[in-house]
Amino acid sequence: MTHFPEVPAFTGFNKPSRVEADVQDLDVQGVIPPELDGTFYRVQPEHQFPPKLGNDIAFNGDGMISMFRFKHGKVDYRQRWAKTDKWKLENAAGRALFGAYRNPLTDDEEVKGKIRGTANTNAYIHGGRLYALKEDSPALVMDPNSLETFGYTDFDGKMTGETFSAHPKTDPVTGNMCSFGYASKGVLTTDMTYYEVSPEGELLFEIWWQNPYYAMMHDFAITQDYALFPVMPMTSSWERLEAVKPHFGFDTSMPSYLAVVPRKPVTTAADIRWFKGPSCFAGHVMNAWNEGTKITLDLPVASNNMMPFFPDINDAPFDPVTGSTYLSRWTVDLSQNEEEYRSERLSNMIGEFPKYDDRVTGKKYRYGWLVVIDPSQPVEIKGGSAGGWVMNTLGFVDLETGAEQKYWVGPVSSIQEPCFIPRSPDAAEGDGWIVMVVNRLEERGSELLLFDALEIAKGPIATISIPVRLRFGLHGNWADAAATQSLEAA
Ligand code: V55
Ligand code: FE
Repeated sequence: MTHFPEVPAFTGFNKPSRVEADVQDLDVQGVIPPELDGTFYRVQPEHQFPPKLGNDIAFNGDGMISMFRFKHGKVDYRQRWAKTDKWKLENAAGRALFGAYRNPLTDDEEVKGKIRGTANTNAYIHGGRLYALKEDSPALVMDPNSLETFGYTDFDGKMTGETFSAHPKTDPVTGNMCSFGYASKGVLTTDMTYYEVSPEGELLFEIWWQNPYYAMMHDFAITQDYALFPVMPMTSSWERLEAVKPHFGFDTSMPSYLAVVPRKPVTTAADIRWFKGPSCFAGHVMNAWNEGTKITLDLPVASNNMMPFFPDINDAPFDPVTGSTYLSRWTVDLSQNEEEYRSERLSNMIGEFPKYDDRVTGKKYRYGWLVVIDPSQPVEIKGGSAGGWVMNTLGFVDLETGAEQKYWVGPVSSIQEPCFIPRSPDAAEGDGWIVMVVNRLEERGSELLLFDALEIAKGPIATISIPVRLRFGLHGNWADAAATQSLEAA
């Protein structure tokens, strides 16, 4: 018998729904611009089976991929499991075989050595392929139309690292998918890798180096010439795993770093520049660019840990004030003998899940969107929070004028990461729409909201009812129709 535990992570809004679905022509209030032709992909963690150890964190759920296909002013919805090796083994057994997040010591004997990935963090389109991604494992390849799972790829044997980040970036100039791995030689190792994959799916080169300490390396940025890696003291050890503590713990005694890696096949560890800063939390990045030797990186930063489920390494209580993230700008100049990066705050909104118009990846850019926590708004937790944070507001920043906009979704709702959709391939930066999932916690339902990207304060131009409750989700991406047809054509 399956019964999910009666704990906040698995009850109320967070109860797993485990629904695979095909629904044509969803109910729409408002108008979907008829020229919108493409697909919004997103992923949520969702446990296939009750957790082996009785409770678990959302980050350890199995990947469930949703796609919303926009065409002729209509939206079709499809949802499928990302069928990882773990999913298949557990599905055959009819129960959980893998234990705690990133802790192989808690797994059943029979699955020792198997790939533990859950593919629950990003649904990314490149070269006509859909990659379902989790940072502890290789990339899982899926069909972008049917959502059938093909399996893990090592890029024809050319990827020698064990892991592939959930946050690749596509260089708009070369078309290459730039990505990286950490713990590249296995759990807790400090080995790092950088990869570039051509639009044809060929892994062009790999760079290997060592991090100063084992850290959660969740995201990175590219510029025209460099790959940039924030390193923050979200760390771990075999002692933690043996004690079955949460995999990660935050160590405020350790500095943060910025690593600057030249994006060239000939780069070796000796070519990497390291810049130091005070201990801080740096999870996701917005965008970055370089003008010659001058590098600019925009990212939300908190002065202390922002993840309550990965606690302070010395058990200091979680502090939501110092754990609040603000969009910040880190700068360095490679021509100077600097040892530290400079940091300045760009916005006073508490914001994470930064997004921008990804046609300007690696270039000087103007607009950004964020999931904002607005503490000035009333909150009524009915039906349970989705994820734990009260993510109640969509935020917008114009980095040229400093203008900001906000759209609050109400006291009993929480939002997921927004995604920008360009009006056309050659439209100006920011000219297009924002699509975003909102969870209606009390109704136990979800909607997809569509906004004019530069006028989010006006509220949605269309509200699309999703007939299935979507849980706390991570990342999503838009793909123009042309981008998902290449595989069919090939
Ligand atoms: C993050 C999310 C993850 C993970 C590590 O948002 C870091 C950060 C959904 O899984 O495994
Ligand atoms: Fe992420």
